[in-house]
Amino acid sequence: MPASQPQPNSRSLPGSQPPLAGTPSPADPAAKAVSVSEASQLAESIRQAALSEGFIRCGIAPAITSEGFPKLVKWIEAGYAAEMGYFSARLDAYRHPRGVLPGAKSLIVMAMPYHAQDPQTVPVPVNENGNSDNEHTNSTWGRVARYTWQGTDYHDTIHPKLKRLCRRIGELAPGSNARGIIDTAPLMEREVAQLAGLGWRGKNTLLLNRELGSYFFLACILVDVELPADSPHATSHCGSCTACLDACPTDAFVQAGVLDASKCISYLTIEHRDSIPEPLRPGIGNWLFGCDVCQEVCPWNRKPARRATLPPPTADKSPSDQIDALKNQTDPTPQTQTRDSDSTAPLGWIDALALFELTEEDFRARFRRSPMWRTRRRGMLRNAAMVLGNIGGAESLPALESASLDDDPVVSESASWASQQIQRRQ
Ligand code: B12
Ligand code: SF4
Ligand code: SF4
Repeated sequence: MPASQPQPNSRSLPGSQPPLAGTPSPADPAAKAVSVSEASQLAESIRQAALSEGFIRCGIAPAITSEGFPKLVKWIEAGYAAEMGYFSARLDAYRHPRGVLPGAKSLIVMAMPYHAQDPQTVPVPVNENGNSDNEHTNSTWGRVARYTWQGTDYHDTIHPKLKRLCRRIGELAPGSNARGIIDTAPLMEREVAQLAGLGWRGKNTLLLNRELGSYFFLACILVDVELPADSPHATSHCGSCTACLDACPTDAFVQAGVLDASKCISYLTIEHRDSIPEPLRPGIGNWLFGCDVCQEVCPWNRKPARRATLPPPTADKSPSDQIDALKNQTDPTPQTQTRDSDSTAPLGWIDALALFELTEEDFRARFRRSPMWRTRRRGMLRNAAMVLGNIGGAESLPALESASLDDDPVVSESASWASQQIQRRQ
C-alpha cells in the first residue's frame, strides 16, 4: 500500500473521531495514516485475503461500544451463564472492542463453514413392541454436533488463518496492530457479525444468513486502522416462526433470543464439568456431544442446497490407522483429516458404549486433537452414560456396572444412574 503522511498517535482516516479520553492510543510514531481510498483498497485486499483463506463471508464493522453490554450484564446476573465464569471475570472488557485490542477502530468479521450435510442414519433396533422410534430402542449410538465432524478443533484450524491474515494486514498497513480472535476473547461475536452485515441474530440466538443458514463459525480480526464499514444487517427474517424455541429438548430458551445456558445440552455436554443435574438428563436424549436441534429445525437451514458446507470428511482409514495417524501427526491438515470416530461409524454418530472400552491413553490418542478433548475422558464417559441411560438396553449394563466403580466420582455416579434407568425399562 502506498505510504501517506505519518500522523503521530493516530491511524484514523481524516475526519474520524479522536480516540476517547482515557483510551490507550497506540503511540507508534512510525504509524501511517491512511487516506479514504487507501482504506478502501486495504479493506478490499483484506476481504480477498480472507476469502482465499476459505472464509465464505467477510464484513467490516466499526469498533463501537457494545449495544448488548447491558443485556449481557443482566444475562449473567440471571444465572444464565451457568458456570462459565469467564464472562464476569472479564466483564468490563466486553464494553468496547478496545477491551480486546487497545486502539481498535475496526473489526473484520468472517464466517467459516462447517459440515452441514445430514447425519447418516444408524441401524435403529426395534423394541419388543416393534417400535423403532429413537426413544428406548436399546441403541448405543450417540449424536455429535456437526461442528465437530471435521475431527480437528476449529480453534486450531482457524487460528493459523487469522495469524496469516494479521501478518498480511501488517504488510499492507505497516505500523498497524491487528489481533485475530475466535471465541476466546471478551467480544460478543454475533453482535459484531450483525453489525458487519453478515446476518441477523435468530430467536435461537445464533447468527443466521439468508444464503448460508447458520452452520458456520465466526471469527474476527480487530485492527487499529479505520476501515470503511459495511451496513449492519438491520432486519430479522425469523418472522412468526418459533420452531427453535418449540423444539429445544430441555426448554433452554427463556424467551426468543435469550438462552439459559445452564439448561442447554451444548453447555451441559461440553462446558459443564460436574454431574449433569438429574431433571435435565432425559432431555439430553441421544446427544453425546453438543446439540444441533435449534439449528436443524430452522427453515433457513432446511434446504441442503442453501447450506454452506465443507466437503464430507473422508472415512477411508481403519480405526487403528486413524489412531496411529493421530499419534504421529505433528501438523494436522484439517481438510484431509478423518473424523475421530471409528471409520465404521455413520457420520455424525459415535458408539457411546464403545467409549467405555477406551483406556485413558486410548482416549487421549483418539480425541486429543478433536473438539471432544475439551471434556476429557470424564466428560465423555459422563455424556456416554447419559445417552445409554436414555436409550440403551441390557447390552450396555456390564460396561456401566464396571464404570460405576470408576475412580472418578462423576463417571461412577453417571454410570450408576444409567444402569438404573436401563434396569427400570427392562
Ligand atoms: C458461551 C458460548 C456458548 C454457550 C452460550 C450460548 C449463547 N447463546 O450465549 C453455550 C455453551 C450454550 C453455546 C452453545 C452453542 N454454541 Co456457542 N458460543 C459461546 C461464545 C463463546 C460466547 C457467546 C456469548 O457471548 N454469550 C453471551 C450472551 C449474553 O450472548 P447473546 O445470546 O448474544 O445475548 C444476547 C441476547 O441473549 C440478548 N439478551 C440477553 N438478555 C436479554 C434480556 C432481554 C429481556 C432481551 C430482550 C434480550 C436479552 O442480548 C444479549 C446481548 O446481545 C460464542 C463466541 C463469542 N465469543 O461470541 C460461541 C458461539 C456463539 N457458539 C457457536 C456455536 C456454533 C454453538 C453451538 C451451535 C454448538 C453446538 N452445536 O453445540 C451451540 C448453540 C446453542 C445456542 N442456541 O446458542 C458459534 C455460533 C456461530 C453462529 N452462526 O452464530 C459461536 C459464535 C462460536 C464461533 N466463534 O463460531 N455457546
Ligand atoms: S443447542 Fe439444543 S439444548 Fe441448546 S438451545 Fe439449542 S436446541 Fe436447546
Ligand atoms: S427456527 Fe425460526 S425462529 Fe428460530 S432462528 Fe430459525 S427462523 Fe428464527
